[in-house]
Amino acid sequence: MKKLYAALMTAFDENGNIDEQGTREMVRYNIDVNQLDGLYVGGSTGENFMLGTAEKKRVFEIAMDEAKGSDIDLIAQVGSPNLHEAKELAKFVTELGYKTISAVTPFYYNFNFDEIKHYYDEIVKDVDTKLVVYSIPALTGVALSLDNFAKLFENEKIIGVKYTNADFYLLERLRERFPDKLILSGFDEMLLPALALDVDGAIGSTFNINAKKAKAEIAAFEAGDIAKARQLQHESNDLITDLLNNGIYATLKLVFEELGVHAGYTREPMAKATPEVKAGAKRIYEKYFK
Ligand code: HMN
Repeated sequence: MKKLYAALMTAFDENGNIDEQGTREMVRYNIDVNQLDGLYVGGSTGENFMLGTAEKKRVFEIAMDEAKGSDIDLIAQVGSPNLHEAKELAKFVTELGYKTISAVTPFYYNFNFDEIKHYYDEIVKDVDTKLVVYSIPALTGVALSLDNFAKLFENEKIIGVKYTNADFYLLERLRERFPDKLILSGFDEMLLPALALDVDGAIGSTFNINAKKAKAEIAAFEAGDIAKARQLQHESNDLITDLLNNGIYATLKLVFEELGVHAGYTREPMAKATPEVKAGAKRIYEKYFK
């Protein structure tokens, strides 16, 4: 069975401080209502790259604390161009009990591949957790080649990739060359083609509110009912298109609020939702969730 993970959001109050209660509510919703296989904590959707180290730690603690007693799988995204911070976070989450970590490719300085490899080897060096590379070239500008992946995977602690990339040729080559590595697809709107290439599951922002349909799509795919899976992808993509056009993170949070889950605000420099964005989110809620 392919696994479905939501990329956990972080709730903020009006002043941009972490709203712990709201963040806990989103963890709970994913466990109790969405009944997902896992949560990706500290990713893009968690607005992680706008947080300080202590705040990142607090989010990891909240997710672990709220998830204890459930069987939801947690992956902690610890990557940062500040390698010292990434290593510190890797140790921190390992001590908290996370079994798997993930790290975004280091960005901003156009690091060469040797530097990128060094970064990953360093992050896992002093911890016994396994690592999933977080590849998201559209946001980082870092596109890893098949050979780059092969070199990263030489380190046995590096067990796979969260692949947020629309390059399906590379995805097919990865699957064929590394049948035993974990490949988790990252673009929710491309779930079906990723399933067709035999990914092990998916991680995404929209599964926070669209888990039921995404799970039904995976079930249809696994049952060989491709027409049904395609129809469900069409329906999800209508929603995803509307979310993207209205500003995805703010709108996901506003839809959460409509669902009775306190998701709070996005953090600056992300703009606060305008009255138009709020009205758009309400329309989305009424169109898809009422
Ligand atoms: C994360 O790191 O939080 C996510 O897993 C990232 C995930 O791949 C999302 N990508 C971004 O938000 C950039 C997708 O779920 C994405 O939001 C969705 O496919 C709509 O484009």
